[in-house]
Amino acid sequence: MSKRRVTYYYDPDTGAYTYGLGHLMKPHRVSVTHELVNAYDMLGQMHVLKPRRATPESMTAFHTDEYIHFLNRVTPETVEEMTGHGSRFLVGDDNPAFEGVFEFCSISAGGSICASERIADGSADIAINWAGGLHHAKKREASGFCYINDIVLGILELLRTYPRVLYIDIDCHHGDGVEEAFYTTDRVMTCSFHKFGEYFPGTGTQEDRGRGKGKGYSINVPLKDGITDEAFQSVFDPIIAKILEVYRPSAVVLQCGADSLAGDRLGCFNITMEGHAHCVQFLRKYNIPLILLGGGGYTVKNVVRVWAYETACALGIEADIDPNLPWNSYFEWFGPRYRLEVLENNMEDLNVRDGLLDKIRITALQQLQELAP
Ligand code: ZLS
Ligand code: CA
Ligand code: ZN
Repeated sequence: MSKRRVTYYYDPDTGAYTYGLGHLMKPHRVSVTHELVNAYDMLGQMHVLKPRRATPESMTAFHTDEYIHFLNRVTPETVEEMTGHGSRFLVGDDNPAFEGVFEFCSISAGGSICASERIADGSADIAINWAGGLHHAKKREASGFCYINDIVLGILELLRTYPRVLYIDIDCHHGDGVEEAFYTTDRVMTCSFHKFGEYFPGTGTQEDRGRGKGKGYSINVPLKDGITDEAFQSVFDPIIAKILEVYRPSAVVLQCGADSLAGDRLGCFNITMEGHAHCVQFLRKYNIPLILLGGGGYTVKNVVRVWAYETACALGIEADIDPNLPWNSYFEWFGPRYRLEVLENNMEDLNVRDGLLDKIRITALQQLQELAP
């Protein structure tokens, strides 16, 4: 497999931020991923850059001035008084006003914006930002552990150069913030695979297809609990192949949310590390400029495994990776097997009942066929 020029964005401060004790979202997983990527000697095989932090002004390319102003000033101490006066930017306990929340967001968003610039100026074939992928953030509101939508900001940057951008989202949750941002344009096609039915955020049916000029350019693949690698591939491969055929994107952004892995604390799928990474391998083959972003993922040791492995896939060296984990400062986390693997469990796949998955695939392919000339 031929080589690709890979740029990897990482800020060593990322792991220092915490959403608070007992919160499921752990920025530290990005630092542990970096540690494993280093232990596998991958850093010397790609451009490793620290992203510029996104400025408040750059964030207003998508978010409202009022929301950015609020986020830039809020602290755990002032959140209550600031949240009065009719402004409700942080709702519920999914999105706490933690210490350094704005800096954390500027690192996450800075990485995705820089990744887009790097792709658009032609100096990389693949750019990676594991601190990005925060797909729920809305124009004027935080949602689902996401405050700033780094993905929307990154795609807006790509649109300065490219006519059409494809966004693919394999996080277990619906990529609602990105879908909403581009719902009425045909310059971005969004495609989310997600658990649907009594599950956050509750959107993303196959009837939600975009509006106006964007009609047909939002694709949703709603799934049930327990989907396995084989079943997932049976929808992912043909749907993505069809999108690439009819839409011919000039760049692809892949949100690699790792809560779709088997055994995730919040997710409910049964996908292995290889099944997840298959999505990266599949897209890499097409040789279209590609951006890989993080996202969800709540069983930290598995998130770290899959993102490290997907970094190897971007480099095209996954066949040479030792399945026994190299020594690293978190080695004891990876017991009892100490292997680069996320295994399937014995949960039932509710997707294959009554030919449900076949219907979903057929519907999506029909919807895409309507876009063909
Ligand atoms: O896609 O379901 C909800 C909203 C609630 C129920 C949970 N409570 C806490 C708030 C109100 C209706 N929220 C989801 C958000 C899932 C976000 C996924 C993000 C992503 O992976 C991309 C990064 C949700 N599911 C589970 C929780 N929230 C949740 C469970 C337990 C806790 C602890 C920490 C925090 C507050 C108590 C929390 C959230
Ligand atoms: Ca998704
Ligand atoms: Zn998620």
